[in-house]
Amino acid sequence: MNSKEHAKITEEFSDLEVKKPMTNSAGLKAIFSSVAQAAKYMKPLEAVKLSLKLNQKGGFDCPGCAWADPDGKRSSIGEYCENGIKAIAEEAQKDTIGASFFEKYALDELATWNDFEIGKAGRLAEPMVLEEGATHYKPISWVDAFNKISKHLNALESPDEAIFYTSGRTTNEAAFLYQLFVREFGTTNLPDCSNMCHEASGSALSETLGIGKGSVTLNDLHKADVLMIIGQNPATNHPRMLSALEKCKKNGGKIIAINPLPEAGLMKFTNPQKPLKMLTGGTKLADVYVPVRINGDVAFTKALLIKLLEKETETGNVTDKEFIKTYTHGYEDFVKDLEQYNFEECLKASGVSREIFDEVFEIILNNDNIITCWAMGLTQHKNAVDNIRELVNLLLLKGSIGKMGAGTCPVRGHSNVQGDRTVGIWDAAPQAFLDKIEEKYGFKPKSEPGYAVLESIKAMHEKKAKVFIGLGGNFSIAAPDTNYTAQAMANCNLTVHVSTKLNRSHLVTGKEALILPCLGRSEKDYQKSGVQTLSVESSMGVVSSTKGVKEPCSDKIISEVAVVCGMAYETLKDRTKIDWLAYQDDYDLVRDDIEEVVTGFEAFNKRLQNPSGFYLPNGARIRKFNTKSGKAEFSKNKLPDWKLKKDELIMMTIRSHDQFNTTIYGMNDRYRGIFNERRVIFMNREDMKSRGLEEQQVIHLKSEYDGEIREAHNFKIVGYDIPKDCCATYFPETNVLVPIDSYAHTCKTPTSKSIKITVTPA
Ligand SMILES: Nc1nc2c(c(=O)[nH]1)N[C@H]1C(S)=C(S)[C@@H](COP(=O)(O)OP(=O)(O)OC[C@H]3O[C@@H](n4cnc5c(=O)[nH]c(N)nc54)[C@H](O)[C@@H]3O)O[C@H]1N2
Ligand SMILES: Nc1nc2c(c(=O)[nH]1)N[C@H]1C(S)=C(S)[C@@H](COP(=O)(O)OP(=O)(O)OC[C@H]3O[C@@H](n4cnc5c(=O)[nH]c(N)nc54)[C@H](O)[C@@H]3O)O[C@H]1N2
Ligand SMILES: [Mo]
Repeated sequence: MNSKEHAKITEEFSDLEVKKPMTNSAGLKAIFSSVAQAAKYMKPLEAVKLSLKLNQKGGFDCPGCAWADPDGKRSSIGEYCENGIKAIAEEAQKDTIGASFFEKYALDELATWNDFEIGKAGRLAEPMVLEEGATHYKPISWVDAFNKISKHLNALESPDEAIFYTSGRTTNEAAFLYQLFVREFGTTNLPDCSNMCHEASGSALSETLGIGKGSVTLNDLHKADVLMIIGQNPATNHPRMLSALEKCKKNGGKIIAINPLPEAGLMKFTNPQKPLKMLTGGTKLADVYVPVRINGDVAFTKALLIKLLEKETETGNVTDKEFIKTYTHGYEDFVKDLEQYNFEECLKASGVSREIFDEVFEIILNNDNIITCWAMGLTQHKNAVDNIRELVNLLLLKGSIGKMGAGTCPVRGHSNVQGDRTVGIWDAAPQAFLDKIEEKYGFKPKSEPGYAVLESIKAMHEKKAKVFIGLGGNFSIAAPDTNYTAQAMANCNLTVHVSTKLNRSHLVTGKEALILPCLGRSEKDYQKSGVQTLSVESSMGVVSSTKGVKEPCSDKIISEVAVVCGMAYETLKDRTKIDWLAYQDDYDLVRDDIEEVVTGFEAFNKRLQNPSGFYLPNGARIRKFNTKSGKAEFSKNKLPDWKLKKDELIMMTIRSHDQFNTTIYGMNDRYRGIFNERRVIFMNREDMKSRGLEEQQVIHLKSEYDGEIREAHNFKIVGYDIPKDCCATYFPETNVLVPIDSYAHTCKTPTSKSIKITVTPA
């Protein structure tokens, strides 16, 4: 087998069992599920100890999602959730793998394991190398590993032939040093997981509101009149958000859930941390559930905008005229543009009934403090940026930004993906930031934008880039178009992964490959100046400290900061103007530098000692819009113009309840009623009927894009409440079908939520 074949995820079935989807999330089952998960891999006492420290002041930040921690009192049994426990159980696994494991298993054999089995192999415990032509990884010393990287990087004709990827679990300190190394080395090829995730949010929000982050705090969510939750599945992916939704409801707020799937967590929530609530059956969450068709969101929002302006003409008291006049730009153009659209056509394109539309409209009409929350259901489409800009139009019309209980809430994914961008992981960083680097370090960083994820894959495919280094992540299968990406990786001279756990990307290698194992979030980071503290930024722009509590799983693993400093020191040698080894000894020094280079980090070390952390400045939060016009910008957005051919379906690739991105915790998706299987396709029952397909029938999927055909085999059909012509499968099994050339305009996010496919019986 070659590297490309290693990327192939097994097409064998396990043992599907389908039950009725649930309509209530969390509750006792969530506790059982997390304890069971933890008990499999950790000693019970350790599991309890770790969960008590999770997201507590002075404890460690959950390596799961980026949801913010409460500023004030935190729950006494740990500010945790079911999937947080799974994330730490995964990291705190008892088994470790090193020389003997890799001696036993050839890459060809590991590639036949499914991703659940690969992940379960254990924590990576020592650095490993795959030499050219070898069938097995073998141990390598840290010094030799850094030398190999240095040799490859320094042999390149141009620094732009190297790619430096980051996944969003990396802390601020490691991320800052990594980008500094990359810039001093001479390139801006800094792709990161954001490019596949919330890039559209950053892009749309920067353009319209002058800051690429959300504007709300946790407190705003509690105080909002209306929360619109769009294209997001909080019970699975941000379970701690449900407590905020519960508080909002308690304060009289209304929730509108816009999603092609009636996700359990949007409907009802039983707080596992409130025993009394568990007896009474929980809190009803969504007041209105809107079963929008996939990518019908611009159409739905436009329909709302049209009716709001109609009502404004009638009554004159719908929009916030004072706000529009003082704080916004482009209103007249926006209104003129909207006049071209017909309400009925928009509503039809959204797939939503008039009855449901009217319910939503009444709520929006009668309330002024609105928050829009969203995630991948909006960002992974061709018109992802429009999706978000259109929602901003709605907020601006209502003056619903920069005041208590109102604003934007892109719910970020990885636990520090937002922080990584703040400290400089950016292929197109602003010039002001680059100038600061020059001023501080005395070298001129390259200012032309580098490769983001898609351009990186293409560059490797075309052999324009020859070295790939990944700081965390599972690039080969998180990226779109698995076969194309695997070929890109195989074309490299050297691929390097800094990782905690074995994953498929370690099998999809260049001619030579390195696995560099590092400490996880929950582990103590011992350096010369003592045990180190690190920092992360939440989805709401709060920077807080995180400090490991567990002994490292092996004495041969080092911290991410140490890996970066080691690579930089060996690669740059006499060329560098930076004392890399000093940083490694004392992370306070890294923070002193972040303070000098990045805006908003004044007195960083001191303020990090505040147990609740500190808020970064946020213009939109105080109605200071850092846009070209100095005002919040209305925008003009078209309806998406794609059409399905006869027999085509539009497919979204989503997460099950038992996975963290490409890390598969288990084979169930409890809330959706799926057990022991991931190779399923959720289909509308009428679509099944019209194609003569039956429950659990095995089918193959085909996507045709620009004349190119991509296929994925063996999926079992599950009839589901999903709008007609729409279907859903799990990521990453169907990444093979996501065309490399199908991406969002402006921000180039792969369109993982709108892939046109056809299905054929096996
Ligand atoms: N436990 C756990 N937590 C996680 C993750 C994980 O894998 N596991 N991943 C983390 C990461 S990196 C991220 S980015 C987030 C992801 O968090 P989510 O965005 O919630 O994750 P997805 O499963 O991609 O779900 C997308 C949701 O959008 C809906 N959707 C799809 N297409 C459309 C559309 O066109 N319109 C609308 N309105 N809805 C649509 C889907 O039905 C689904 O409910 O979660 C983070 N947290
Ligand atoms: N089809 C489809 N594709 C998608 C998506 C989708 O919805 N559909 N979602 C996209 C999104 S939103 C994202 S964010 C990307 C995710 O893309 P990535 O971030 O690249 O992938 P992950 O699966 O999160 O990476 C998991 C690996 O990270 C390593 N790891 C875990 N913790 C640590 C740590 O503390 N340090 C280090 N160094 N390594 C660690 C482990 O080895 C683990 O195997 O995937 C994208 N791809
Ligand atoms: Mo993400």
